[in-house]
Amino acid sequence: MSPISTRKHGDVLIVTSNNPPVNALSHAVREGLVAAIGEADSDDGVKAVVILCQGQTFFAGADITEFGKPMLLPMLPTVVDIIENCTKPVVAAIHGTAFGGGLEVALASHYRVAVPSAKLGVPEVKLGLLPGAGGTQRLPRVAGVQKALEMAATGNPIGAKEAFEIGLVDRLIEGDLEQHAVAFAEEVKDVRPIPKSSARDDKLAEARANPQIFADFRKANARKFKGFDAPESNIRAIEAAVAKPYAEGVQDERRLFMELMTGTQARAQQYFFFAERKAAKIDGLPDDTRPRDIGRVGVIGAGTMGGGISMNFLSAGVPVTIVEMAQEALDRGTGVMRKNYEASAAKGRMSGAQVESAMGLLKPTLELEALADCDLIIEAVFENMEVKKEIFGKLDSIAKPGAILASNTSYLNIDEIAASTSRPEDVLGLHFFSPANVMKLLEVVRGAKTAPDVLVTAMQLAKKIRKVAVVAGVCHGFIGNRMLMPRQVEAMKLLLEGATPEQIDRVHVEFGMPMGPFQMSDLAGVDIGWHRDPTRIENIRDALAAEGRWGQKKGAGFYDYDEKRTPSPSPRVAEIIADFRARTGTAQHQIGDQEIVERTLYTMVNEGAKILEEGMAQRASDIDVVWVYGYGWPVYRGGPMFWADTEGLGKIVEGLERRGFEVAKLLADKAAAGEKFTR
Ligand code: T1G
Repeated sequence: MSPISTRKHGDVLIVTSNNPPVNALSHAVREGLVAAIGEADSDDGVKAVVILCQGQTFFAGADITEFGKPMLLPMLPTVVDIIENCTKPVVAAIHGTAFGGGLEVALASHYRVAVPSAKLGVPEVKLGLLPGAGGTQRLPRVAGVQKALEMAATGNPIGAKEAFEIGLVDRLIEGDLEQHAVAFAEEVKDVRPIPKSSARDDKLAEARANPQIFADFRKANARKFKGFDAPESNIRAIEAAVAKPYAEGVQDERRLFMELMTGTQARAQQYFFFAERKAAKIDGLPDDTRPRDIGRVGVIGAGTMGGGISMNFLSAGVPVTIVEMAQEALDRGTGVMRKNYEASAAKGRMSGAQVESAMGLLKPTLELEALADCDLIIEAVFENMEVKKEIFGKLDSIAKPGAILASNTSYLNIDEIAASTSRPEDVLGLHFFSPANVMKLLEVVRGAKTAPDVLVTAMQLAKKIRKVAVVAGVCHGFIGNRMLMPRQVEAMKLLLEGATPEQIDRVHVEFGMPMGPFQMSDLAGVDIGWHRDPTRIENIRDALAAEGRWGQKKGAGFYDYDEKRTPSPSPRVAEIIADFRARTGTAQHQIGDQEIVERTLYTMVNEGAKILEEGMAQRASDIDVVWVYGYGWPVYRGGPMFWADTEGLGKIVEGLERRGFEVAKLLADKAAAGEKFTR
């Protein structure tokens, strides 16, 4: 059965796609579209065509599962040209997300109508690609060059209303989409010549009059595009649209597309597309496990984490009761939340009314008992096991039956916390990352006794508050922080043996990380986890903390910082490091960048393998999702485990052994068998 069906409504041929879940432009869909246009062309009774899709969305793009396999004809560029050259006007009727190849089909159609809730975009750059079916040539001709640059190089969609305002959509449809699209087709069926996007030139004139537009765009986005190959290729393809006739520009597009498609970044980013979706699935749980209803959330602690966590739920329309020990701390915490919301409003990310509606859902209190009507309670107090066990013990008598009890601990033992209640099956970890209202990652820590419906509830709730959730087992530091530890340990040793904070951080930044281990320490706070005794100096970190060099917040840490928080190498830190080298009698040697990679990144991969061996992560791709969304690992390298496969497991094992590290059995076995972690 072809996913494409046709039927006539008067003299309009309605071409319908039914290829769930997102009407991806698979081979069968492409074949069906070509046949449908052929039918329209050959039937004199047909005066116009409407293309629409059943299900949640209009075509959401090429079928990504076909990438990397031999492509079957007809290819999408051929299909869109056949649509544009149809002898009858073609109207694309858009709902949901007209993305990538889907928008290219709509752009090749002669008219576009859409429901107001629709989104239109070319997110190919997020897959390490560019719109390869004429999109880089037709979009600037219809939407204008500046908008095309923004949409293609960032991959961010626009709403149908904006698309209508800029002429990308010809009519907004309220009510039945098919009915109104057919009516629209009736209106334009006799309009000649039939308008072809590829033939338009009017909107290219603006760029010809202002060629600076490209240099300005590159400059404005240099930081955001750093390390990625695809954004620049998108810009170049659109430059070709302005500089060359369509037929030549589309050849540049094809060449640039193939360069990207055969590159490592595109493979990594396409791998990551599916890794992110796989992370939401919990192996071994019955599909019919029903989530619990979460009508109200309780948060204990109104500090940085408690406040950020609460904002996620308030922004999603879920009422929150927030508890603090003292009025002053409560006022400070809720004050920071309002300030953060107002800052977002000032940047136009939300309206004043939305700020008030979110804050209106917040109930501050000093009474733990006020949490008795909450369906989920998240504890976000400082990291001390005794304090957490005391709180969970109290919650056990306060919380209603069926309430979920969660801890935001970033490394403490969830099973031990759960054991301080009579309902360990209702306990799990919800490890948010700071700032909790911004960072997308959520480690859902599954305790030994955590009930299946509690897990499913957490995963579903994560989607509701726009987090990417990954299931982690109970171990020290769960997935992310556990892999961070060997990196930090080796980074400190490398300092003693002759490297500098600047060198180690440079290697990580050149690798694509947003910052290196020492810049990260300075951002998080050198004093985190410090014993607070300035007389006890056992390592470089103690020495910095004792001198008040707590990082950016103090203007000094491993680096010195100016008022703009720009880091510069610190002569004082160099002295402290030299002192420790002498005190510890550590042998010095010339340290190259490769040694830093091997000791700080190979060791992370090794720890990742141990996490998999112990079942502390469901799959290697989950580890990659944690590192990309929680620690800024460059998505164009796929994540530590995908990168390990690219680097070569044999090479990593050899490097670890040569450096004297004990290699995880899973890593050694896979290397020996020529296997990979992620494919
Ligand atoms: N191909 C194949 N499978 C896809 C798919 C696609 N394009 N998009 C989604 N899926 C699967 C997904 O893996 C999941 O499967 C299910 O559909 C639901 O997705 C030539 C080269 C459309 C906004 O980049 O952004 O066109 O996990 O969980 O949250 O120029 O999916 O259930 O087994 O994400 O409602 C460009 C990608 C392709 C859009 C829906 N298009 N998709 O979000 O559901 S490249 C894209 C999305 C291209 C041409 C080029 C989102 C969505 P499973 P979901 P959702």
